[in-house]
Amino acid sequence: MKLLLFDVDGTLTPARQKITGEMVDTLNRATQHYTLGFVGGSDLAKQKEQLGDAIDLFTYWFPQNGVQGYRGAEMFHNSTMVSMVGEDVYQSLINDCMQHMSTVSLPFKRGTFIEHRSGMINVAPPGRACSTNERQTFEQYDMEYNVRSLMVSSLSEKYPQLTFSIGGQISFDVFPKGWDKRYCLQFLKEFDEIHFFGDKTFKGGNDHEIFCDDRVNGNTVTSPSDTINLVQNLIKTN
Ligand code: M1P
Repeated sequence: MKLLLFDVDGTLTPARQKITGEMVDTLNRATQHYTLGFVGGSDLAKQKEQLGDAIDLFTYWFPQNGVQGYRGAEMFHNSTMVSMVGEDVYQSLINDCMQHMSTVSLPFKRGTFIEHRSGMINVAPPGRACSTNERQTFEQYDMEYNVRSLMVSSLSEKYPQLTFSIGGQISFDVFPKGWDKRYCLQFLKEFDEIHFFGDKTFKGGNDHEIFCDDRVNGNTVTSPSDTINLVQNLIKTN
């Protein structure tokens, strides 16, 4: 049994945008040879928005790195960060994030700076309410001023039991050590071949750990169109 397992943002779709018809056609063809799955940092609501009806091409859905697991629309696994780390640590982390963000000046700030998800928190210094243009502006600004990486370095010293992972354009995710994308592999033991595709496979990126794992054949992609090319090449070998 063979599985194609995809990261979502930057791999199946541009960050927080909708899947293209060309990607849907390619995935459709891939289902003749492979089972499909996705594993992303986002929550399921965002992934559904991005994948639309094409979500039904995937047998395995892993929002929040697989801390939530679905076979089709049916949930079979759900762990929570609060129960893992305890309310005290969780609250202290939120306080530290708010304190740090309150000292930083940016070209703009919008709303929703911390998003609570069951398996992680997502911290967005400019706020998750940014428009698509504002996201791109912040991403460029962050490349120059390292807003996120400076925050991540100072917080990770204080919370060695947590992983801080920069996976998207405006935010970073925080979750218990070990709850990176490898988490979902425990549910995929039936497959003898797993091909993983991700754009953030570099050290510090949120695809790095699963990309390096012996249980998968890791593929780095530069964009969704690169993913299409790699999948088409794989289909040809069948
Ligand atoms: O899937 C990658 C990341 O996508 C979003 O990041 P951002 O909003 O910063 O572009 C978030 O959902 C994040 O949790 C996720 O890891």
